[in-house]
Amino acid sequence: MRKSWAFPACLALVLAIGSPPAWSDITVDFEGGYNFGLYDWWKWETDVWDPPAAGPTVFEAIPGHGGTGSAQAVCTLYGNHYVLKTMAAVSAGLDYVASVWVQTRLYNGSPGVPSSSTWVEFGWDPLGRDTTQPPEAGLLTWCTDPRHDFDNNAGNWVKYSGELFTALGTSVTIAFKVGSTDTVNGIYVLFDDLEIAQYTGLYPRYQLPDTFDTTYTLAVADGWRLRFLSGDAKPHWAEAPGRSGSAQRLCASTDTLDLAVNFGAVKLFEVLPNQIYNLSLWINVSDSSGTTLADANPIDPGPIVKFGVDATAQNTDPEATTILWNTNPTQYFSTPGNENTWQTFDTPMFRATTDTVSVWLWVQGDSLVGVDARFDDLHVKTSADPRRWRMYR
Ligand SMILES: [Ca+2]
Ligand SMILES: [Ca+2]
Ligand SMILES: [Ca+2]
Repeated sequence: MRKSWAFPACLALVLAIGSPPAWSDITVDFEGGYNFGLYDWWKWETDVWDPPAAGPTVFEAIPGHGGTGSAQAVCTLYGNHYVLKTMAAVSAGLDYVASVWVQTRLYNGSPGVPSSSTWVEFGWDPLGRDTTQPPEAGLLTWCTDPRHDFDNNAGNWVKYSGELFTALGTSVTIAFKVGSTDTVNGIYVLFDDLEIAQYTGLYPRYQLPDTFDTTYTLAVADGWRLRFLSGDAKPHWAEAPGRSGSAQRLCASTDTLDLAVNFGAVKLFEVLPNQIYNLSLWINVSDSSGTTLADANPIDPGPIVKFGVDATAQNTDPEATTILWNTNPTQYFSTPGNENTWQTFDTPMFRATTDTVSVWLWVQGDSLVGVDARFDDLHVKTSADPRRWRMYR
C-alpha cells in the first residue's frame, strides 16, 4: 500500500497559512521566569556518551522571537542535549500539531552557519512520558527540519511544524534537541513561541487495499488514528501477527474492571465518487483471557467488536450517525469455537458521495471481560457503477 499523496514530513507550509489558534491551544512564550537558565519548570537531559557529555549551557536570551521578550537558549560544543516539559492540556483522541520558532548561531553567539557536525530538532511524545532517555526515548517523534535548514535559520527566526499526532492521554511531552561534535564552533539555538494546536487541516488519504503490513508508529499502523470515548480505562494497542504479515491489535482490557473501555481507530481511503461499494475486513477476536467472547455483565453494553464506513469521510466522531457499522463480529465471536480464528466481514452497501471514505475499527469491553481484537486485510469487496448495480439488483 502507498499513500495517495506524499504527506510532508513537516507541515510547515500548511501551518504557515493556517487559521489563528483556537482557545484550547497550548502556547509557551518563554517570557521571563527562568530558573537556572531554564524557563518555567522545563528541565534538561543529556545522553550518556563516552566520554560522558558535559551538560549544555541553558539561559534566557533577549530579545526573543519578534524582537521583544525572551527565548529559551541552549548551546553546546559537545554532546546531545535536551530541554523538555510535559504539558497537561490535551484531550485523548484529538489530533494536534506542535510548532516552534527556531534561530541558530555559533556557540559563542556570533552569527554564522553551524557545521554539519551539529544539530537541532524538536520532538513530541503523545504518551507524555516526560523523558528523552531510554527506553522511552523511542516514543518521541522528531521534526528534523531545523537541522537541515541552517542556511535559513542561522541568525533568522524560522517556524517549524511537526507531523500531526493523536493525543493518547491528557498530556504531551515536548522536547528540544541540540547537539554537537564540532568542538570548535559548536551550536547555539534559541527556541520561542511554542504552540500545540488542535489539527483542523487536511488528513492524508490512502489507497485500498490495506494489508496492515506497514510501519507502526506508537503501535498504530500507518495512517490509522486512535479515537477514544470518555472513560478512565487504559486500553492497549499493538502490532500483532496477522493473516499474513501484521495486523492491528486493539485490546479493550478489563485490567481495572472499568466499564468504559471504549476505543477504536479510523483511516481515510480514496474511492471513486458516486460508485457503490462494500468493503471487507478480516477480524480475529477472543476475550482478554484468550477464550470465547461472553457477555459477563448484561447491564453494560460490551463486549462489542465492530467495523464500519462513513461516506461523509468524517474521522473525528465515533458516535456519528453517518457511520455504517457491521456489528456481526460481536455475535460471531461470542459463539464457542470461533474465538481466535480469522473471519471476514463486510460493511453494508454504500454509495460514495465524494472521493474519500473513513473506515472505523472499534472495540468495547464488558465490565467483567475484555476484548482482544486483531484486524487485517481491508479490501474493496464490491465496486459497481450505480446504474449497472440497479440492473443487477
Ligand atoms: Ca518570547
Ligand atoms: Ca497483514
Ligand atoms: Ca455486558
